[in-house]
Amino acid sequence: MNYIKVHEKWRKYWQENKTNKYSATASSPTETRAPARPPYYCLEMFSYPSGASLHMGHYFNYAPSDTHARFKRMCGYNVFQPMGFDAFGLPAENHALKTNTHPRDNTIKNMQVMRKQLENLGGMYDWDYTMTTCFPDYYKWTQWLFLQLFKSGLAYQKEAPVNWCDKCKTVLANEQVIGDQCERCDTVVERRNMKQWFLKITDYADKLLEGIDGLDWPNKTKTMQKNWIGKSVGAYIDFDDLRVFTTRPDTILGATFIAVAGDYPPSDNKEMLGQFTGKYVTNPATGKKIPVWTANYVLDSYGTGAVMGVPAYDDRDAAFAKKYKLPIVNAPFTDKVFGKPTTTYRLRDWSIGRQRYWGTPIPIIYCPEHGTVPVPESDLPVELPYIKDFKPKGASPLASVPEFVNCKCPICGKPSKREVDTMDTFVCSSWYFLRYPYATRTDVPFEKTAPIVNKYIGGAEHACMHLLYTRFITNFLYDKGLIKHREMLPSLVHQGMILAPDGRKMSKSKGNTITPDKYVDEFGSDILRLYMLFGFNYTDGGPWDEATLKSTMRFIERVEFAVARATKGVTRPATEDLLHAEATAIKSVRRDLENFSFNTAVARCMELLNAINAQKDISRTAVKTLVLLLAPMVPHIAEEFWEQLGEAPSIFDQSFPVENEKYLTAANIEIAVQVNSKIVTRITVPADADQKAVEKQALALPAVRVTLEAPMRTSPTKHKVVYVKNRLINFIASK
Ligand code: ANZ
Repeated sequence: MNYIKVHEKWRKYWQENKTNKYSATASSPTETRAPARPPYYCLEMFSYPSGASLHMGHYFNYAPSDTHARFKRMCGYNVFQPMGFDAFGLPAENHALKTNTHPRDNTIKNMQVMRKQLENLGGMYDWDYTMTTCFPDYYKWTQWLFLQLFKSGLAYQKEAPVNWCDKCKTVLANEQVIGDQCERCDTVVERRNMKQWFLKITDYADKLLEGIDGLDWPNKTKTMQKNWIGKSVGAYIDFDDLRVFTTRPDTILGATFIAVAGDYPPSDNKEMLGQFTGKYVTNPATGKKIPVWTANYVLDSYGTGAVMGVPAYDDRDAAFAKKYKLPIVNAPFTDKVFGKPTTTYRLRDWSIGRQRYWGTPIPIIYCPEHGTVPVPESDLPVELPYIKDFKPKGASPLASVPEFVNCKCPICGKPSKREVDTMDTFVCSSWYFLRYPYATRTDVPFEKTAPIVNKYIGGAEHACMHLLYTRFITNFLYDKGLIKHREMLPSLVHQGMILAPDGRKMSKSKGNTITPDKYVDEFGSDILRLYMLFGFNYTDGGPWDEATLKSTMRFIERVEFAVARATKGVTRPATEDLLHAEATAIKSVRRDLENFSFNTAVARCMELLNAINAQKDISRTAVKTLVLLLAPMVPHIAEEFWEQLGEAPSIFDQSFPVENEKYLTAANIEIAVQVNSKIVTRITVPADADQKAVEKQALALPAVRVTLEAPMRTSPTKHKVVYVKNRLINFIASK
């Protein structure tokens, strides 16, 4: 088979016949769904067009997910699987800076390449519903969302110490600082005070926490979100003028020192560092004076930045007390209430202002008389001008564009100035899944009936940023009565990571990357798809292995051979054995494609092919079943096989096979025959055969008689028999 030609042929067919069309163009996609077909919204995290093309990680997200989506379609669902681009933000802008292009031109170019790749992949996308966050028809609604938050008091400005990356010339969110370095360029981040826009995600801390348990998400991600929110119930207690936060006010009798945050370099090692401040305060429970120390284990930004040290009950306090020879008092617990009950959270408000060009302009106007005024919704979008000098310079580059900055106050018409900061990209992606079904509409961002995403698939690295922001936004929109569910992404799957053949992470600097294009150019995408499905446990990932890729290719060649036999040679109805193999394969593949257990699904198809080949004359119906099972995995090749079998395209309008219950239990089964508990041979007997019949059949075998008689030289009748139905028969010689 000429793989490349086959791929081109079927992509053309799908395009011409609108096979991937989600629904007829209409005012609301949810209304036009054929009533008999339940909706299924399958969504993969969209990608940043920040590099020139999609890499293996993207393919590993998109190809297997597409298999799941195609499977659901064949199961009778009206599947919506859209694809778009998260095109604003630092990654795209940095790539433009690096390649000395304009972010808009560069992003558009990259998106064209990526779209071509996504098409070649065979993704079942309806491109009429695509979206690009950097185009005004999308960011108009991101600005609208900002205004809703602003009106609800959830978008506000404050002077705040921010993480400043001097190389990227921008503020970074806490999540974008790893250790003390910028996530993107590894520059050591400085703290600076600046007036910033924030979203009040902390108002939703409790709701976000409560919602977690009801989510069908990987446990690790749920735990990470819980820890990120970090709710602690405790008390503030004043030691004279020094306030501490503690979750264990009952241990106060044992508090022998106070530790406050100090100026220590952040370090990974566990070594305790501290210094006596020269100051003493009174323990309100004991009336005793206790010393105040600085300590590197106390965090500046948590609680009050001060801890009461209780070495008798707290391990870190104990280690500190031992090192600096501070008293350790085994005091009893007290139930007398000291201090003021309080709840603290680790979660901080979401800093969304960026002093960068390539982002959604914040729709705010500063009027000398009316102060901070939101842009009226009817004036949206506030368009991002195309400017030549977009390089970061500390203040937003938009500040030096008078046509952008100068405007009129929407209330009084007096000369005013626009906000020049742009929004963090995570704002764009915090709500995009609501927009997709309405991507063809310009009058609304989405409607109240916006469908939930039935399956959301993407990388685990988004656990605490993107996936928490989306939950905040949907909880907010739900409270405003704008959507019908608090959680719009109730079921989540993380793909694992494909590593280099050497088991390390693929990276350009290590020179160990493997690019998908090489394989797509050589065989088309289906072999690569099938290898991704077969060669890895989807949620674990693992190292790239060329040998497995080759064996997946040989498997397709063997299927091709079976298809050819089924069309040309003598075909026969399936035997009972084959019917059984077929039924079990269907049952397993259905379960596996539902649960993202793709590798076992492929293995089942391989077993079915073996069963097909075990029958002397080929069974056409069994071959058809095999091709239908493989269709979601190798969509182009399956269409071709389907046509070769004399069937009408598209195979994706066929129903996925359903197993015939009757054949699930085998007609005949193989059992082990043992003599003195050692396997001598295997025999095929009717399922559920009784002991007498099996005994007779086994004893008729020379191999059994000889083994049984040889050591004893006695008659074969002198033995005990152990029979385990459907498993084994064991002859134990008695003396
Ligand atoms: C006394 C004590 C005794 C504590 C004891 C714990 C056990 P979570 O649960 O994570 O909220 N703590 C308070 N502020 C801190 C800060 N800025 N940096 C480092 N540690 C801080 O932890 C709250 C506990 O962590 C608090 O309760 C405090 O130690 C410490 F047997 O107070 B505890």
